[in-house]
Amino acid sequence: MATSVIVIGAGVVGAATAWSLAREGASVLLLEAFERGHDRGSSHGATRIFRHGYAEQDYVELSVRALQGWKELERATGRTLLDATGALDHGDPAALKAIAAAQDAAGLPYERLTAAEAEVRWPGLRFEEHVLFSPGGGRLRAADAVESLLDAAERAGAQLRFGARVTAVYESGDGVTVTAGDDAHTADAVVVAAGSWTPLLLRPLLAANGVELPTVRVTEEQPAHFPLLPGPADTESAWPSFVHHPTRDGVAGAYGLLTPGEGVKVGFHGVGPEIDPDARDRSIDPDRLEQLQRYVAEWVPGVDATRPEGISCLYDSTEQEDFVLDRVGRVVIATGFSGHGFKFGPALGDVLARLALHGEKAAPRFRVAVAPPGA
Ligand code: PYC
Repeated sequence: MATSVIVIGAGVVGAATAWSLAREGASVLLLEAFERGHDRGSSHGATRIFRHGYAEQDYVELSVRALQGWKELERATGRTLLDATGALDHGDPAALKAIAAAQDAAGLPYERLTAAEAEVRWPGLRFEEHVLFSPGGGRLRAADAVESLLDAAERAGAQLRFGARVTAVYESGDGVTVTAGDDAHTADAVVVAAGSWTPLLLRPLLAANGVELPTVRVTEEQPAHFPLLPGPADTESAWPSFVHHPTRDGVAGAYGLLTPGEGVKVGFHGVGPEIDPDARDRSIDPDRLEQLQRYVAEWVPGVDATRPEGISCLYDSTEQEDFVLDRVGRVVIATGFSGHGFKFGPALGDVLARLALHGEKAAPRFRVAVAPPGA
């Protein structure tokens, strides 16, 4: 009989996991608290950065796997999901050196430019220190990507239920049971990919098993779209995705990319206040927006910094921004995506499906700490 797996959460990670599991022949039930394609978590919006530009080999490898997965999903659904705009890193020379070394180790191409050279080539941006351009990076069509993953999962046999909020997960006899409203579902394993809600759902069960989930801070982040100004950067080809690595302590990193039809999305990375994900009103904080506008006026001259359209989204961040991908008993844990997880969607689905079906561990960086027996 097929292994049965419940997946909790239909954001990019849950949807990708359901797709991977269903393709492996598992019997899959995906439960999502909100409606299909909802905007309450971390997976909504039209675009996300795709890039290989990490200093850590684990993430570079995951990005290469993810690229294969996105291409496969494009073939399976007939949709374009990844636009090859390239991706830029600029700022802190030490950060760029580490990224370049990791690209070298993985055999991934990149180009080094001075700030002055880069400003000629991408006139919508200003650059600090050195610049790395990675032609393999780009822009994911995020909303289409999540829908495509859900579609592919369904076509591979997964059952999807929306408006099914899971309130408890517990091991029961030789299975694991989850409750959602009046319903209880039992399966061989469960993958909890509920983003900012995962720690809330799992902490009691994990604590009872002597497992320490790393601290996951849930914050409300507030990037914004800015319209293009007429001029040399008023064209789609002028906008690779970009990450600005801070050169001074205490200054936030920033990122951005063009969302066709909406303008250039720019945000500070992981600076928002901690919040309860069920108690947020999603209103835009004018002081934080003004701070972002000041950044944009200085570093993104190709857009109109006076006309922002604020966005509210959630980050579930660990201290080192490392993901948590592990299994305890019959429960697979997926959290800590720290605002940079979307790009890895299909690779994460693959890792989580292997954990659920075969207990195959992810790299040590992604594991939880288990107390020794008797501790
Ligand atoms: O791709 O790493 C990323 C990123 C950071 C903030 C938003 N996206």
